[in-house]
Amino acid sequence: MLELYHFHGATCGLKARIALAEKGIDYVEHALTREELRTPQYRMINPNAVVPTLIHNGNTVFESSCIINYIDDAFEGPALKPANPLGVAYVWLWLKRADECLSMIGTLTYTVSMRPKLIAMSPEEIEQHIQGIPNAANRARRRRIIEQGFEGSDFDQSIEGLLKMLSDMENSLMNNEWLSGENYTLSDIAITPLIERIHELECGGLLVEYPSVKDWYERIQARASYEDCLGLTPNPEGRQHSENGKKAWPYIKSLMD
Ligand SMILES: N[C@@H](CCC(=O)N[C@@H](CS)C(=O)NCC(=O)O)C(=O)O
Repeated sequence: MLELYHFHGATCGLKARIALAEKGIDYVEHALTREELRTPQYRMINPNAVVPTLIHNGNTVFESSCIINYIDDAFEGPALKPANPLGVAYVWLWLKRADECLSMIGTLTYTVSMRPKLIAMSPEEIEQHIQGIPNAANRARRRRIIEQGFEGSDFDQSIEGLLKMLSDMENSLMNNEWLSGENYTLSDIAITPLIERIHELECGGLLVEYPSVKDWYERIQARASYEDCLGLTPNPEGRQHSENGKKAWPYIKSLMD
């Protein structure tokens, strides 16, 4: 039996869902709410109180990059890694990159879209929200985002890091259809949710100097896995992301200028 815990709107959960869709694997889906992540029941499953969590025949796999690699190795279906060791090493560079950029996309999401709701809460509720994050570094970052918003250095650094990622993607995609060469791989899966979130937050203008990335994203959107994961079950926070993103874009654009 194969089970996936995720929540709609989670970038890392989306990675796992796309990998499962690309392989054509049936699984039991546990779509949680953000509140359910923090319950003792879910913490018994994943002590970090994050998604995704994959459970296969009773064995638990954490970490989205490990999960998509496991999905590729453990199941039949189209291979999502190259057949040669060097190609696999290059795929892992993109998986690592996607992991590194997660905190940047999280900072962008929370500063632009989640912060307005958070700062409307009482000081006690805000503290409870922060203390509910098990990881100390993430807890400190969430506090800085709430207290400093766009003024904090986390925000500028995240935009800079995401632009660097887009620039490196452009270099790879100028001569290749997909991030790790001529075949669609785990690299494309790992980066897709980040580019999707940039668009959900109405920050597509970040791609203006990266035409190959724009073309790649169109190819991603044309895949059946995109329709399966995002067309059929759109992000429930998509409207909020879009409304807050439109307000934030002029400021973000000014940082780029
Ligand atoms: N390194 C982990 C990060 C997992 C993670 O932070 N997941 C986010 C969603 S993308 C989450 O569950 N956040 C909990 C929250 O927002 O409360 C992975 O790649 O799986």
